[in-house]
Amino acid sequence: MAKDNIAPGKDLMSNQIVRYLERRGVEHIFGLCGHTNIAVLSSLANSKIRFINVRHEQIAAHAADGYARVTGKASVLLSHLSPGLTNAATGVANAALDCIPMVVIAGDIPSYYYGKHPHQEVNLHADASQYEIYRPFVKRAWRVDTPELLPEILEKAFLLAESGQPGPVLVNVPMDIFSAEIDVALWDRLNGNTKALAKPSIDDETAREIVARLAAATSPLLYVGGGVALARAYGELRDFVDHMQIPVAHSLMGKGVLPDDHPLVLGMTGFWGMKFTNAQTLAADWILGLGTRFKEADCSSWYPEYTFNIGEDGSKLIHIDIEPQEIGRNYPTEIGVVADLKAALKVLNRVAREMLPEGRKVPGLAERIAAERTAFAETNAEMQRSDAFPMMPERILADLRAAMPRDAILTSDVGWNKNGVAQQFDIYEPGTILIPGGFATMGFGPPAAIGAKIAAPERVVISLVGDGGFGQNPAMLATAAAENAPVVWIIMNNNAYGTIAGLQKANYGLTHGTTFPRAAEPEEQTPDYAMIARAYGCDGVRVTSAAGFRPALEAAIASGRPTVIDVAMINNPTPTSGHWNILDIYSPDGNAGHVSTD
Ligand SMILES: Cc1ncc(C[n+]2csc(CCOP(=O)(O)OP(=O)(O)O)c2C)c(N)n1
Ligand SMILES: [Mg+2]
Repeated sequence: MAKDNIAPGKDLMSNQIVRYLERRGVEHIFGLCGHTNIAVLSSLANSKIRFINVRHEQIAAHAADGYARVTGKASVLLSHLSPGLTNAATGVANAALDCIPMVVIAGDIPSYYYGKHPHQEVNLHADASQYEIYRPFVKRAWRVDTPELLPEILEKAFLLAESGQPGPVLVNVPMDIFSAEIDVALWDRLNGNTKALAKPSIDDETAREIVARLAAATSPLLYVGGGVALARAYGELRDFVDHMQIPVAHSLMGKGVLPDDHPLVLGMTGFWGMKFTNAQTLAADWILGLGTRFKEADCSSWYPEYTFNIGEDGSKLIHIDIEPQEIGRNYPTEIGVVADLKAALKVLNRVAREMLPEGRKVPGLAERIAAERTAFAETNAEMQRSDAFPMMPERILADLRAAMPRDAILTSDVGWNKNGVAQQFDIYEPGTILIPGGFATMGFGPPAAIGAKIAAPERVVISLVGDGGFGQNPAMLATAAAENAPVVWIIMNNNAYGTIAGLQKANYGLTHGTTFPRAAEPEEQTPDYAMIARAYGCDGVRVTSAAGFRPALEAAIASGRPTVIDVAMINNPTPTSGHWNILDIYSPDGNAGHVSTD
């Protein structure tokens, strides 16, 4: 944005912010306008940074989240004050709980009106305090009160978002500061600063101790989480696993860090895990946990009889994580290491080759795992072939896997699509599955897929979502159409918040407030999501038979058009083999009511 009469050596803050972001390599900013941030938008008009305009700030936040998961760098979200910032909050919190780096820049009221209740000020407990709304889920929330400090705050914001355990930060800027004139030199002096910090590794002595313990163990096991994906330590993990021949179980967020067809992958643990996997984690004498929080669902609410029995009478735990607070949180730990997983695994690989040049040999291990995985797959085989319509969810997944390129990116949402995918859907390329794990936000997947597509336009991007989840953010279709982001959204439509309906039915014997009105004829069922898609300028298809699903999907992938495929699905709950302690909703007769494969 140009302005007359700017003093020599100075420029508008908004221009300077945009120049700074360009120098950092930022290519896209997700957001929505308001009077507090149009100064920045106007500066962006002259920039090569593309502004991705959305119809709701939650959409911007989820899209920015998906984008950051694919690029591995902090994404940027530009928000208006109060209602804009609170609309974005769900998406920012979702990113926070999955450790996704993001820099949120928000406009605020003019600083000279703090506390006077100017338009849209949040001031019930402190003047100009909207930034405090973000405190519980950002790594830091800055309110910029002095224009001259903004350059270094922005620099710190990116470093903080991307280092240690990554996560979102908030830079809250009174709108007058966006329009202030500021010394260019204050920005220039940041040029020499490193933009990426070297990460902590493990020392050789500890690495040797870890390899020695694992080598001497009878039934060692690796337990990997989303931290491996955040560190992009895929190749290093694979080398370690292949050399040490140790079977690998994973958490929900660890899905796909090793390809599901790797011979030593056991699958997911916990409530939605496989019985065989839970049996292996229980039987392990030494467990090396890598980048995992040992979260509730992955650990069957930490009941020792289901998934992990770690402690004096059970397994011994070694845990490596970038965040010290994750270590020892839920299980006693024999060896704890704070390190970046890529760096640590490099050292572990070197040390393991020195100590065991031939590697560990475990005859028959891969064959035993293959037999168990095949046996599990066979329990679903009939449903995968079923011609039933509404479709069996297992058939939807099987047809999708067959039609989807190996390196396509898949976003899940919350519901059958998340639990079933984590349990039954093979992921072949690391980093190609994006799941809302920590916050489990219904409505994440569809906009996150747009962010993923913008970050990786050469990849096929599929969003698998329930009808409840899709209904949260349908306005994301406007952005997909405007950006020509040809995502394929597959709505697994059981006309219900089915996961919760199933839980309510099992424990209270009814469904109330968890299902939607059902039309007499399937074609009269509302909402007609395919029609909604077309109304937004995307393509939309309503599948009418099981046989019609795969051709519709293949046509959508080939079309290069953003396409919604609405497919009616039977509400057949995902089988569970672990445990989840939500005992307070269990029926008075004490019937645990989980759908179990036992
Ligand atoms: C924003 C939000 N609200 C509520 C929930 C609780 N919840 C978890 S699963 C679910 C149902 C999801 O329904 P749908 O997307 O149709 O998938 P389905 O369970 O039917 O497969 C709900 C409401 C949530 N996770 N997120
Ligand atoms: Mg549903």
